[in-house]
Amino acid sequence: MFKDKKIVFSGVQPSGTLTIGNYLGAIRNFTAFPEDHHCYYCVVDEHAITVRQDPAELRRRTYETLALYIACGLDPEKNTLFVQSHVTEHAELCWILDCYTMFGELSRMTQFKDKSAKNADNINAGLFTYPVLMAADILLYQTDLVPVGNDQKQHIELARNIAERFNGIYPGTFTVPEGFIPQSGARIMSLADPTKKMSKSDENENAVVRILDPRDVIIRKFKRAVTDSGSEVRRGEGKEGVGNLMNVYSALTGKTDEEIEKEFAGRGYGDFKAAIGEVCADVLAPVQSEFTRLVADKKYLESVMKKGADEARYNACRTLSKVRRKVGFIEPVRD
Ligand code: AQP
Repeated sequence: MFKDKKIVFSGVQPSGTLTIGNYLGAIRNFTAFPEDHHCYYCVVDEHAITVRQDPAELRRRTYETLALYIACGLDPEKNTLFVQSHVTEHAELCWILDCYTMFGELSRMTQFKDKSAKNADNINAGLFTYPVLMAADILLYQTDLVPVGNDQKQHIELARNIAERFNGIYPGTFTVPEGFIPQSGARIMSLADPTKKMSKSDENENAVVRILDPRDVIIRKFKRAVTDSGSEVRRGEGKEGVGNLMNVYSALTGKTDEEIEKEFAGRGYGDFKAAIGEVCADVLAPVQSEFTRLVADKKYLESVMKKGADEARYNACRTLSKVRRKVGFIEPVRD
């Protein structure tokens, strides 16, 4: 397929109110691509139902996630912003790719193991084939770059393997994508347990800072973050909590470890935590006020969804029809 621009694709699940992990690891970097890239950013509602969702909540969060994309700086005139389930080609390509993905590969996915442990009463087939749907999302647009946090590295590798396998059988079908992982903020850990990733679906509210948390809540959550019995702001064994806070502070301010250590030398954890809370609240304040304005305008959000889905569908159909031909399906006869 002829491409005059590099293609970027990524998505976020509307499976909870987004966290600073989602922001620093992914969304903030969605705005990093120059104009010679065409960017597709999707609200991946089909991925979200691999874990049981309340339907009304899922709908509300889908609008909210789209509003957050725009509030974080993604201009719908310059980016294709859309909802995954509005472009049914994702699910259709997923089925075809399922037939080119090995059971053994999917069994090795750490997110499947983690989510199965968390949802022991609902280990459904969708949870297992989640990475194939993600590969379909990416490959449908002949994507070159996928901006994601560190936790998605394994899924990107699988998408590459599927693309290479498929191209090996049917040459020239897919662009083989590359992950685009930020230098800082790629893996923000839980504030309650720094050995665990911060996740929007965490039931412990003190473990996560959400993009929409009010200023006083952000400050309080950082104050309560688990650290260790020491007081020195530096990395080290047994200091995973402080290391995580240094990652957050560095991602928010651009400061190096050395600069952070110097800034807080002799001041203790209390000062450090207070400073992170203030900086984080300052960074998120403009996003929050823009979000409040956007989310009240459902008509506008629906117009963005429609425009985005129309653009996405046009390109998704081109790839899908190529794939259908390659595997030997007869093109449907249309009137
Ligand atoms: N803690 C994190 N640090 C850095 N990046 C993160 N991402 C998620 N958590 C962190 C990145 O955010 C993007 C969207 O993630 P997702 O919604 O597709 O699913 P996820 O990775 O499973 O995120 P969550 O927050 O943990 O969701 P739930 O709780 O529903 O499972 C991805 O690029 C991801 O890397």
